[in-house]
Amino acid sequence: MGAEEKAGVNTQDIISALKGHMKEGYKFISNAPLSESDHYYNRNPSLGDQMHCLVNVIAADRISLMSVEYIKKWKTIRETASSMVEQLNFLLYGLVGAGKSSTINTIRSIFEGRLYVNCLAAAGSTTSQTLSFGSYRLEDEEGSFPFAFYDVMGAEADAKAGVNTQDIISALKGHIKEGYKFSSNAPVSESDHGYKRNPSLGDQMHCLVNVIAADRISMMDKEFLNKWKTIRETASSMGIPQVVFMTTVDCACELTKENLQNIYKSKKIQEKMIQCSNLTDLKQDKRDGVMKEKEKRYRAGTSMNVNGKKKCRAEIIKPACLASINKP
Ligand SMILES: Nc1nc2c(ncn2[C@@H]2O[C@H](COP(=O)(O)OP(=O)(O)OP(=O)(O)O)[C@@H](O)[C@H]2O)c(=O)[nH]1
Ligand SMILES: [Mg+2]
Repeated sequence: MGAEEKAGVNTQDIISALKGHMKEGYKFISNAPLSESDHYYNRNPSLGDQMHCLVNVIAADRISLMSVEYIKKWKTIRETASSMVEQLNFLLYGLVGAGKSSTINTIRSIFEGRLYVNCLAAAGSTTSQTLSFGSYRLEDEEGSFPFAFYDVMGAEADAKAGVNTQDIISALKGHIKEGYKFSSNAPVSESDHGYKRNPSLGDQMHCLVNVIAADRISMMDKEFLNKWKTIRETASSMGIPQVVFMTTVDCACELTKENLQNIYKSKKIQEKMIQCSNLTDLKQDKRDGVMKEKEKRYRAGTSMNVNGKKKCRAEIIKPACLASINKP
């Protein structure tokens, strides 16, 4: 329903819709906003039910005719939308030593223009170097980007080793506080100091970044694949888009090792991407080949669609897209 100075759509209804509380089919009433007892009220909206972008539609020939009352209503709505999600959260998941921390270092190096080499595991290490839940924000001299990358302990095939699958699910839902120390055989519990009881949309993860080492795809154990499937399915059910980030492309192909810019010419890497796609049910995005030279130099990033639907893009490493998601 359109907004009006004194009537029109109720501002509270727009706020409820932004938060995902409004079910489809609800009939607007100007002077009675949606209440919790209403049949159309969604008590526990998921990330997928909530709005991810507020599109403000303005008629060019009526801009100067907008009343003070209308501008006030509109400001309330814009301020609510801004406060709901201040940044997009990316959670990295993958086997021990897959290159999760390196991926974050690479992205930071690209955006901040200086080299990061924090928290890296020794090559071939069998236990995780990253032990606690940490976030990394990006900023350059002009300010911070509205993104945060969350690093976690690496996964292992053994049921009692590596990051606990339940902890990743809690992290996706925003229940884990920064600094939480992972314990393989005891996932975070509600009584834990590192547990956040009522996470907001801003605390939740908005993208699951699956990090895979290109030279280890065929060596993944069934046990790990099962854990990974559980996590991907949870992310999908929450409406969280996913990308796959392939690392160690230099170790998987001689041509790429010689020169990373050969990555899109490499049949071996193409095969690895198909292997990944088959393993994960994530469809390969045909637009991958248009990544910028700068990105290619660092790492092979690939965007995937979930269950055949166009749900995600490799926006994490596309500066052009960053500009359009910048905070108002
Ligand atoms: N050659 C090569 N080495 C890489 C690449 N990415 C990561 N590495 C190396 O692989 C090792 C493990 O990388 P990390 O980024 O620490 O892996 P991780 O997934 O964070 O590991 P954990 O925190 O232990 O689970 C480090 O020695 C990195 O330098 C890559 O693209 N090419
Ligand atoms: Mg790490």
